[in-house]
Amino acid sequence: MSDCTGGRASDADRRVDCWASFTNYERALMPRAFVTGITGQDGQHLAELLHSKGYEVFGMVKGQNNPRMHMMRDEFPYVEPVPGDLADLPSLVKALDMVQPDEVYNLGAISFVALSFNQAELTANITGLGVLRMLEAVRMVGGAENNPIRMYQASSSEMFGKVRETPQTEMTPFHPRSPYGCAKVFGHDIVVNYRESYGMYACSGILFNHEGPRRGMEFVTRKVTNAAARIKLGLQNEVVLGNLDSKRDWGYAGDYVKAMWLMLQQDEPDDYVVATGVTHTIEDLVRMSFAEVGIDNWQDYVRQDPKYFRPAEVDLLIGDSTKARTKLGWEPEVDFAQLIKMMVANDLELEAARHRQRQISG
Ligand code: NAP
Ligand code: G4F
Repeated sequence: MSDCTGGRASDADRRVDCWASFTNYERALMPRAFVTGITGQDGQHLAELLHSKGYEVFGMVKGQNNPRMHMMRDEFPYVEPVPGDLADLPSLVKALDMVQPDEVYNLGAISFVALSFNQAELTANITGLGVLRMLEAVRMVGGAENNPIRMYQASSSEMFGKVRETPQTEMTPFHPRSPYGCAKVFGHDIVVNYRESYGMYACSGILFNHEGPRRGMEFVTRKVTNAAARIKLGLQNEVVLGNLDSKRDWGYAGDYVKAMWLMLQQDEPDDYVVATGVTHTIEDLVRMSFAEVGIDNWQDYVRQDPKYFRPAEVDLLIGDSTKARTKLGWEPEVDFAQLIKMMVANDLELEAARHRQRQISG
């Protein structure tokens, strides 16, 4: 089979040529993956991983003129876009019927916890009911019995919320603290229910926070690494944040998508916690990000505003991923310090390039 796995984003044209060189026979032998949330952080990492493993990758894209489509075409020319929306069951059935996937990765969601407090019904519909719709679509297309389609659901450590035990495992009871967390609990439970009721191969990964250069600017890690870079470059004076005391178990998204894939390669479907087992405060994140650009007096650049505090907070997350490590053989490779280094370096380069471009175009 042709080798299309070596390209980088800057080699987009070469990869398009390479991809087109697959024969129909070669494509027929490739496993097929259908990914919702392909335009998001995890979708991009997963697309890369699946492509490197020889999958044909189909990515569901919502909307009539999705602004992220340009980025997808440029950076992931091997991903076949398929229209659809998690709010619309017929669109999911149509998409799966067309793709006939071996594996479905349901990553699509309203994923920003703060937004979920303001748009709770939308969050329940997409992040919660969207999972039920996807399970139904898999059943309708793959068949009520001996369904060959394997499905991964993106569950979240946010479900643990006001944690009942530390560290959190697959057995820790849920106590969600946001509409997002409540929607994820429904999604998680309905996956278990369809697995037990209909014998479907459906798994949930209870993933703790994972980040990287592709993280959206609305999340605290990227907001902070980007602000540190911009302050260093003289493009910004301060960063305004909320609660600096909460603790998160942060890992690297590139490591976490490997666990998603591994879950769908097992003999039996199951649910797994995916975490580093190390926790840090938001203040640690700020201090280390500013230190990375050579600023030690970070307090002079950080202001707190009540508008960034949440009606109910998740104070402490730290996961025990022993099951994933022993059964899947999964290990995180990037630690917190390396993660911050990677994100700050990316933001320094990105912001400097944007600044140069603005100067050139006057
Ligand atoms: P993300 O960057 O916010 O991406 C979310 C994706 O969902 C985007 O591609 C978005 O599409 C899509 N989406 C939103 N509404 C949709 C709809 N109505 N129909 C179909 N797709 C829709 O999130 P992420 O960080 O990659 O996370 C991926 C999944 O893992 C999410 O389900 C998230 O809740 C879950 N999770 C994430 C973490 C984490 O730390 N990153 C931890 C645990 C669980 P558009 O681009 O078109 O808006
Ligand atoms: O970066 P965050 O918005 O992530 P959060 O709420 O932990 O959710 C992320 O991880 C979940 C897994 O546990 C995912 F399921 C979910 O989809 C998402 O990817 O906030 C992290 C912490 C919170 O305690 C928040 O209160 O940072 C605190 N924070 C303080 N100032 C802030 C800010 N968060 C944001 N987004 N912006 C701030 O200015």
